[in-house]
Order: sequence, then C-alpha cells, then structure tokens
Amino acid sequence: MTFSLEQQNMKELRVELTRFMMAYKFALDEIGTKVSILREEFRLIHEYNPIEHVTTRIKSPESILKKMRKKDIPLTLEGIRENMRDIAGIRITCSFVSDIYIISEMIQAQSDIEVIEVKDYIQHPKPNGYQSLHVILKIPVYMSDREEHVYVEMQIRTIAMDFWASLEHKIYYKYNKQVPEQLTNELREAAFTAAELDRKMERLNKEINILKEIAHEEQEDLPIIDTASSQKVFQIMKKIAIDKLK
Ligand code: 0O2
Repeated sequence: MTFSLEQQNMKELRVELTRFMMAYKFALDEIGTKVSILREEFRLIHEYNPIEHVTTRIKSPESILKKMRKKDIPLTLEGIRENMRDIAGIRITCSFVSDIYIISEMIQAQSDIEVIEVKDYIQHPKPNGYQSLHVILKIPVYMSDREEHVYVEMQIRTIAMDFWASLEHKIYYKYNKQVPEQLTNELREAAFTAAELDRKMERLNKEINILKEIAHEEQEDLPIIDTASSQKVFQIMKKIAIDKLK
C-alpha cells in the first residue's frame, strides 16, 4: 500500500499536532505530580494541608485560535509555542493567603523549573477586583526522541478568590461582555469583601495556632513530634508568609 504525497503530509501533520499537544499534557502531569508531592509531604510531616484543591486544563483549540487572532500571533506551531503561555494551566486553591506564597516559593525553587514571569494580582489586584497569583513556568518534558521546555501557567488563589473569579467569569459571559457599570462596581466591592474574609480567616488561623502552641507547651508529658529540621522548615515558611503579607 502506498500513500499519496497529500496523505503522507496529512499523516505527518497529525503526528506533529499530536506531539505538540502531548507536550502540554505531560507538562501538566509533571507539575501535577510536584504539587501532589508537596501536598502529601505537608500532610504526613507537618500534619497540615495548605492545598484545598487542584485543577488542570488544556486550552481548547477554539480559545487558542481566539487568543491568537486577538494578539496577532502567527498561525504556526512555532508561533503558538513561543507566544501562547497558557495552553497548559494549573490552578491551585489554597486555604490561606500565606499558603499561596509558601506553595509558590516551593514550586519556583525546584531546580528543573524555570520561572518566566510572576504576576501578583493579590498585592496588585486587577481594576475589576480580580485577585490571584499567576506564575508562568517552563517545565522540561522528556519524550522518546526529544526534550521540550513547555510553558505552564500556574494560578494560585484562596477559596474566596476562586469563588469570586468563578462567579465573575459566569456573570461576565452572561452579560455578553457588556456589563453595566453598577454591576462592575458591585463586583469590585465583592472582591474587596472576599479579600477581607481572607484576612479575617488568616488572622483567626494564626490566633488559634498560637493557642494550640501554648496548650501544647503546657502539656509537659506530650511526646515531641516535631524534629529540629521540620521546625526549621516551618520557621522559614512562616517568615516567607509574614514577609509577603507585610
Ligand atoms: P481561561 O478560560 O482561563 O483560559 P494573557 O492574555 O494571558 O497573555 P493576561 O490577560 O495579562 O495575558 O493574562 P493574565 O492577566 O495573567 O490572565 C490570564 C488568565 O487569568 C485568564 O485566562 C483567566 O483564567 C484569569 N483571569 C485574568 N483576569 C481575570 C478576571 O478578571 N476574571 C476572571 N474570572 N479570571 C481572570 P483566559 O485566557 O482569559 O481564560
């Protein structure tokens, strides 16, 4: 059986496209594994889970095309690879704002990861009130015949920020991008309310932790569960969180 030139070209294109999209899936698998390891380590060693939930997504071909047109990106695989940095996306929802920075620093510190850009919409919310920490990473993906470095967009936010963003997204599309001014003002106010709630929950958590520590110290006969090294890790994490919250 022989293939025509056109069939051959189609076959090659299909393989090339499959390889192209696969790299993003593998990059998400890798970052997903890194996050799972952190989550498990926190749970087993520090008896604390800073991550509420994690979702990943590959941008749909329609969304890729729409963004390419909007940003005037050349319609080639190379054009997409170099200019579209959010084809692979991971969203990590954390319990507290301090957890966001702890998780972000831990991922960024991993030696195989290249940090391309950090957009801190928590310190500097978008005009509509949107808050989240966005980090563009480049992750190596090793395949049978090549090594690729793939962009991944990591969004880290609290439950309150996620709640706001999900509903804002729905409302925005429901009004077909023509949102009345009064509604945008109310949405911004709602984002401030969510941020206030985050601050309150963080403070309550800190205060309750202090009470727990005092109670722990008072129980002299309690077995020591923290080793010197895990205490040290905790001190570093606390410092990162406190610095970021200043
Ligand atoms: P989707 O459906 O999540 O993929 P970029 O266009 O990415 O090169 P930009 O716009 O500066 O540059 O990126 P930014 O600000 O980092 O935002 C990218 C993503 O963050 C968006 O992806 C959304 O997921 C989220 N996001 C940003 N701003 C808002 C907002 O105001 N409301 C909500 N709900 N989400 C936001 P996409 O591609 O728009 O959509």
